[in-house]
Amino acid sequence: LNRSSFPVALTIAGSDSSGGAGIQADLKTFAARGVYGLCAVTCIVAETPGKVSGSEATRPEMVRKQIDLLLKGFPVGAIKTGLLCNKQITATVAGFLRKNKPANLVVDPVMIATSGDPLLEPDAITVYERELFPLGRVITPNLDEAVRLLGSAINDIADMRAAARELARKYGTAVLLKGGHLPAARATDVLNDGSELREFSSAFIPNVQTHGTGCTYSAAIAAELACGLPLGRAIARAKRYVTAAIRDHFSWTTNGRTVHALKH
Ligand code: PXL
Repeated sequence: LNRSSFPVALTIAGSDSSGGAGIQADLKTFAARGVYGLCAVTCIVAETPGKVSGSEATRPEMVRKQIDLLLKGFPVGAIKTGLLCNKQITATVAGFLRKNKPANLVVDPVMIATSGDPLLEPDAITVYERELFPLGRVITPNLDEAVRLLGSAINDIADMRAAARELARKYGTAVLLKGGHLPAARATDVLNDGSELREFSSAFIPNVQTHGTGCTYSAAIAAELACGLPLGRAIARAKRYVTAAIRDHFSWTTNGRTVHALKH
């Protein structure tokens, strides 16, 4: 066993106090995939399943310091970005990564929580589009995020294929458009990397009210890239992992409502 070549991944994301999404989901996913996890915290979100009650951003310079220190001190094989909170932090992260180009950057353009609460300040979106997306090995929007980026509706798998192609063309990067929110028996995601088109499908697991599945998925992709897998295989493995994690959820009752969370 070569202990000096253990894979390392970095997440640049927010803290979810409820442990289901954000930094917490990313670090537990890295660990579950056999990857050592690092984190740069962009904000603190006070939330419980189904409700965000507030968030507070880290100062951009402090975000930059965390990333700088980590990239100098560790053999980072992949980076994922999650919630970047506002325009200043998004610009700082993009500016830093432009100068220190990571080979494997997964950009999960987190905008709105599953609960419907806004997480990203809207004026950050143009910074994402112009500065961060072009640096990504892959970007992983869900349907709501893709609709926000394209301005047109996505109602079925044919729309998804067209949207993935359009996003890949627009940003010059590979796009994994996640279809889990389409009303269908299978959850199908479409990858368009400019040339290749691939689809990843799994049985839709109904009646699981949870959040953090997108975070877990993109963190698992980053973990597999850190292990040296090519993009298509990394996504296939990450998809199997997140599907199993959703199937294996736990649940409890709070304020008369049943909520769910991913154990891993
Ligand atoms: O699931 C999106 C998400 C990402 N990052 C943080 C969050 C949430 C959602 O609830 O709190 C920090």
